[in-house]
Amino acid sequence: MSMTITKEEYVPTLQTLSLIGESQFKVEVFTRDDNVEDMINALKYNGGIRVKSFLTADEIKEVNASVRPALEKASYARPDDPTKRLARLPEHSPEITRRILQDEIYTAIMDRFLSVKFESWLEDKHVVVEEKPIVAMSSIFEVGPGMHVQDLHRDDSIWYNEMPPIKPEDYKFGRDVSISFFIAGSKTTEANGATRFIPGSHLTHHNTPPETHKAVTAELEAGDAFFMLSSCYHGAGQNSTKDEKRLVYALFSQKPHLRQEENYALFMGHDLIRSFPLDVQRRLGFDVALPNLGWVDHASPLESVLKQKGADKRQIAGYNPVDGVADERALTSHELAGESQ
Ligand SMILES: O=C(O)CCC(=O)C(=O)O
Ligand SMILES: [Fe+2]
Repeated sequence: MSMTITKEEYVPTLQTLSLIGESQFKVEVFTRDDNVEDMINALKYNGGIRVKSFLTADEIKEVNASVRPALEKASYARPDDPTKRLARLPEHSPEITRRILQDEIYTAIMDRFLSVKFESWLEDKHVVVEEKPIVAMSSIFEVGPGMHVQDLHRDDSIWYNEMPPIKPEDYKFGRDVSISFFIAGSKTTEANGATRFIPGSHLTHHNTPPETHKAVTAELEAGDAFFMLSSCYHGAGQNSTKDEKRLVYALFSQKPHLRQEENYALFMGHDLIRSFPLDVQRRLGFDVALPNLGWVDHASPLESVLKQKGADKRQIAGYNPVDGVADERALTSHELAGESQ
C-alpha cells in the first residue's frame, strides 16, 4: 500500500488519442421533457450533460432548508479553505435521496451505463445475472468566497479504471464504472467556482494528463443537474466572488459488483474489529484503498469510525484533489479520535 506523487512533464505516446477538431465536444442542455435516449447519447458522446430544473424551485428550496442546520454546524476544512463538505446525504436529507434514486431520468441513465450482465455455468445450467448500479458516495458541499481552483481529476481513478483511448463512435456501455451527479442548490457560475469540465475527456487513455485549456465551465441554475461520466476530467473552479456561496449536492452511482463479497461492515461490532491487529483490520476491508475508496466522513474508517488515532495512511504530502485538504481532513479525524478517547 503506497502512493507516490511526482510532478513531471507528460511525454505523449501512442496512448494519447488525437481527437481531431475537439471543439466538437460540448455540454448539451436538456429539460425533463426531453427524450432520455437523447440524454444518454449526448452523455456517451460528450461525457457530461446538463438537465435544467431537474428539481423544481420548491423542491430545491425544501432540500436547502432541510440541510441548513447540518451545514451551519459544520466547520470549514481550514481557515484558507472556506468549504463545508458533508458526506451522508441519506442521513441529512432522506427525501432528496429517495427523490433522486426513484427519479426516472436518473435511474434510466445510471442503469444504461452501469448495469452489469454476466453469464456463467453451473454444470449444465446456464446462469445469467443482471444487476443494477448502487450508490457510490454522496456529498453536500458549500464553497465560499476565496476557495482556490481544484486540480482537474477523474473521479473514477479511485476504482483504478483502465481505459484505452477510443473514438466517440466506439464508446461501449461498461467502459465507465461510475457516474458523477451534481444538483445545484444555488446558482453556480464561473465567478463562484462552478465545476470546470473537459468534454470528451472520457475517451482518452486513463493515464494521460488533462488538457487544461479545453476545460469549460458547467454553470447551473438552482435545481439544475449535471450528469458526468466519472472518467471525465473536471474540478471545482475558483470562487472569486466577495460573498457568494456555491451549494451543490452530489449522489454518484457505481457498478454494483465493485465491493466486498461478504458485508463485514454491517455486522461486525466496533470492539470486535478493534480487537484485531491493524493489518488484519485492513485485510478485512476497514481501511481506504488509496487514494480514496472506502472512506467514512472523508477519512479512513479506521480513524473516523473506529477512532484509532494515526491509522489513516493517507497523510501523503502533496496528495489531494483539493490541494492540502485531505491532509487536513486526516488531521481533523486525529483530533476527533483524540477527543473521544
Ligand atoms: O466542486 C465541484 O464542482 C467539483 C467537486 C469535485 O469534483 C470533487 O470533489 O471531486
Ligand atoms: Fe471530482
